[in-house]
Amino acid sequence: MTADTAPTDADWVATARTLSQALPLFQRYAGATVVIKLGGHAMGSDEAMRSFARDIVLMSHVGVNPVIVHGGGPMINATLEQQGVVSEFVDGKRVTDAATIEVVEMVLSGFVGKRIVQAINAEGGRAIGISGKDANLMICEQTDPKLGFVGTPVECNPQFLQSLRDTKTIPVIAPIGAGRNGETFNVNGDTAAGAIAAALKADRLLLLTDVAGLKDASGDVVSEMTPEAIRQLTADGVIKGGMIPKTQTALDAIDGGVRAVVILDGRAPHACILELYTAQGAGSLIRT
Ligand code: X2W
Repeated sequence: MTADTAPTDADWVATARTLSQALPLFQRYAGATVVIKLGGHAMGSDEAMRSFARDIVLMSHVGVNPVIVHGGGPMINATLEQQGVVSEFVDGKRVTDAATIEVVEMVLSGFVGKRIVQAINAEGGRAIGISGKDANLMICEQTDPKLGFVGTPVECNPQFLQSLRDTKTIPVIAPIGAGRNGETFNVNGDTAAGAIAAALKADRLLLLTDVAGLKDASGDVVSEMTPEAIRQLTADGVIKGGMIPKTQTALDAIDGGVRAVVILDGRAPHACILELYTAQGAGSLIRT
């Protein structure tokens, strides 16, 4: 089927067959909790956002409980740059002083989260934007004094997400945590998604990023990998750099009770649908 020719009867039959073939997978994931981390680099144009939102609404419609945790690093950078501030990153974490945490919270909770909420609602879903502060969802402690207001989740209270689930409301969560002494903490988006997925004992954690998946020693993307293989490839230096926080998140999430984690390219069209509802899947699936 191309854009400039009208679909034929055979094309419509093919479309119907595709829908029918998805039935066993619709059934498999009905009732499943799927945490989706949408990274700032995976958020593209308005059209890409619409397509992502549509996929989330479709998942929700066929019985999945999607929980979205978003990033927004590039958007925070852009706002800080307007103020003449350039961030320093240590091991993938933004050094966050008192002025920076205000910008981080404003951009993530205000701008990025609400863009996703609005896109989902425009497709007929029902999304609500919250952060780790709401209902004590994610309590944090300071990660390292050198990083300032960067937090590590130490307690998650996801019980109230159940009431959202009961009303088919899709949570869109900004990776901001509350400290026990009234502090606001900036949490790496992957870390937040892993902690929330573990607290929910999610069936799947989808880490949508800007790479096709995990590569083996020959540079090929591997469709499935065990935690042991990841540890070995990391020790061998094959998995390195920016991939390490993602694989660490995946390993921690699996240790914490998440059934499987998928690292996939969120810029690819319909990445979530491809992963859940086609036999082929997408990206690299990690499970024991
Ligand atoms: C991140 C939070 C946003 C994030 C930051 O300040 O950039 C830390 O580095 P992406 O788009 O997923 O990278 N927090 C501590 O993780 O965004």
